[in-house]
Amino acid sequence: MKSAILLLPFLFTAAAFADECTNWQTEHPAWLFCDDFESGSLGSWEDVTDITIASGTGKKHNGTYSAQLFYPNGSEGAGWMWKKALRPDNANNDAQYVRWWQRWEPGFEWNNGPSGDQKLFMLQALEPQSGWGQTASWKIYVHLVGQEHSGQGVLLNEPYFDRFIWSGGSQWDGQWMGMQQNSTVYRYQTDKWECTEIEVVHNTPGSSDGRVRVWLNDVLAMDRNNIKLRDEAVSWNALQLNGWYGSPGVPKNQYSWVDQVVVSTERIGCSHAQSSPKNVQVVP
Ligand SMILES: [Ca+2]
Repeated sequence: MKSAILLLPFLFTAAAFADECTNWQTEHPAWLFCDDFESGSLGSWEDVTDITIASGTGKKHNGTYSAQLFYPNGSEGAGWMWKKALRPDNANNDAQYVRWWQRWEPGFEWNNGPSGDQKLFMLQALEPQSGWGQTASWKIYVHLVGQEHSGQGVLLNEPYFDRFIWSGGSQWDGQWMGMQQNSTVYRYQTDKWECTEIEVVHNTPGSSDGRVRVWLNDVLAMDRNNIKLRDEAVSWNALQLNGWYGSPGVPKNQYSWVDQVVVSTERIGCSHAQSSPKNVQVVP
């Protein structure tokens, strides 16, 4: 009887985590967005280009479905899709987080080109949030840039973070502000579900009081404090899942899958996404 009482909370917790997007608006008041693709569609996203729904062994982290990125041989990427209007535009120094799971198929070849820009996610502050005039006044890139930054010791499969502040011209005009290399070097592995979480603390517009932290599989990999992310009072309000691969192009047909994307105003963590009760311990 004693063991049954102790076991119950673990089972309940694991079950709740497995379906973290079910009733997320009431279950997780701090969350701004949750999609584990269990609707069987990409209907929560905008401007979906070449990304599709997948199911099957190894292709989803929870439930039945995930978002599939197909990198065709010779192409420069696997498409993109947007999630916009995550929050009102004028957040002050509020913290905001995104966490997702991603798996690259066995044998996936990372971009080994000299400019090797393989994008993953982009966190953007769109202004306005719709229409042809929208431009990101600032953004954070999450990508793999092995050869481009190999002189700094960045590895092909090491996630790398950069930030850009728009100068007011075309969408490409602005300044790359840099970030810093991960203090805990971690290389994404193929054939494994990898959990990435990013915290952005909005700086006071024009001031260097912002912060970015990154956790890889719940281990703090980067902590960049006292930085300027923005000059304008536009918050991070949009998310773009991006499969850009870049020159010299994709060397063979290959796939990656993304699942359980959560945006929140509080730390999310990877344990929310356990798909089986791994932590169950029976105490006699
Ligand atoms: Ca799923």
